[in-house]
Amino acid sequence: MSGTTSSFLGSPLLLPAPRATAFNPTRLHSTPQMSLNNPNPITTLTKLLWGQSLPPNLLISTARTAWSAAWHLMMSQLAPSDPTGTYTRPTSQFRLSPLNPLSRQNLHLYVGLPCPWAHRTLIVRALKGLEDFIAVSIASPGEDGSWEFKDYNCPIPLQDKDMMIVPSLDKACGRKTLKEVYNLMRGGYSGRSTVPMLWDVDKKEVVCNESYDIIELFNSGFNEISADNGLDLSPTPLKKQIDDWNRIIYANVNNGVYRCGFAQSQEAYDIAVNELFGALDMLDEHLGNYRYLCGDTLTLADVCLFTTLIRFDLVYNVLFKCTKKKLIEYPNLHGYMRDIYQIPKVAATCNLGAIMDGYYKTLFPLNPGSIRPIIPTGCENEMLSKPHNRESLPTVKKDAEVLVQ
Ligand SMILES: N[C@@H](CCC(=O)N[C@@H](CS)C(=O)NCC(=O)O)C(=O)O
Repeated sequence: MSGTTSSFLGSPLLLPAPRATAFNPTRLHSTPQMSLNNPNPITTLTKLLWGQSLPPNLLISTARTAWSAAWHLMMSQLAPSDPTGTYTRPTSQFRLSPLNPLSRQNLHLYVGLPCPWAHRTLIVRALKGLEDFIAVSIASPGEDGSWEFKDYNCPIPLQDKDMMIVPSLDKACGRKTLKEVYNLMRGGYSGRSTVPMLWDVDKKEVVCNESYDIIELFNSGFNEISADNGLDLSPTPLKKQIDDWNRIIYANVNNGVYRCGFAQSQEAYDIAVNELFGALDMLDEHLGNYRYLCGDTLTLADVCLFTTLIRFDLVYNVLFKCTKKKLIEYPNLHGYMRDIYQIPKVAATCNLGAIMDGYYKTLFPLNPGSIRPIIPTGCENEMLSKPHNRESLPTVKKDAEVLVQ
């Protein structure tokens, strides 16, 4: 067989001589041929500098040093870490305080569909029937990961056709980016422009950008106008249990997946991934006995756990290296997630395509090629809609102690 030798970054590559190929339906994959008349500019430069091939050791060590320096620089912007390489999440700048209660203001909620923290606020807003009272603008992640507003009048991609929730323009301030909205505040703003963010439309002020404060407010702060004011996702007898669960779940699961994905040293990753799967093992066991975390009552703790679980196999398992197990391998956790997903108002807040795009296409340092993987088995709508049979789990008295390990 005749052939010729070329080089891509110095490694010799045997190219077959061009020949006519008959269509063969059994051949599923064929390698495209390189054009010999139009060589890659990097190949030309490499040949000029090092002749026919660059010594592989030199190539690899040069690329490794350059990429590693660039990676650490990008990661330090994306995900601040301590000296051990452990991700340290910046604290939210605008908190609600019982000393500063809200009256009936003209409030607007800013969210992004990929964000698990913002997702919490969409779920509680929907479950409490606050849609007519608190309008929402849905930002999309831009090229650099910051939030922007795009007109979603473009044709809806096939996989999003049956989705009810899609990105929008800024309906409160008409700005192009979320940073511009934050900047409308008197005195401007130089911190991180995060979602979720609750905005006072009249005063042009950020009311709060901490998701847990916002869901507590939505749960109990607007009962006089809420369409479902009978629903209490944080009943007084369960408050302590909810707090105990939140402490464990926030550190090891909600923020735990980020501590895996944003770890900047092997040690930091090892600790995070062990703590994450230790917590998931414990939760799976607990949820084999109880329908929800606190027994038979859906609470804010379940909402917080759900928004991480629904992203687990779609994103965190692959992109954040949470690879010890897939969520689908945890029968109780997976059933529990489906149980919550099948609440119609919850399903309507989930856009699985937007979640995948948001992570795979914008977290550049973690996925420089921006390739979005195929949706994993078990994450499709049909699977999420499969019966969960959790209604039959033993119920507990509302005020019974549920052990939080
Ligand atoms: N503690 C905050 C975290 C919010 C947060 O980190 N949001 C991310 C999206 S998942 C964000 O908007 N990041 C943009 C940035 O940091 O510039 C909360 O729970 O509300």
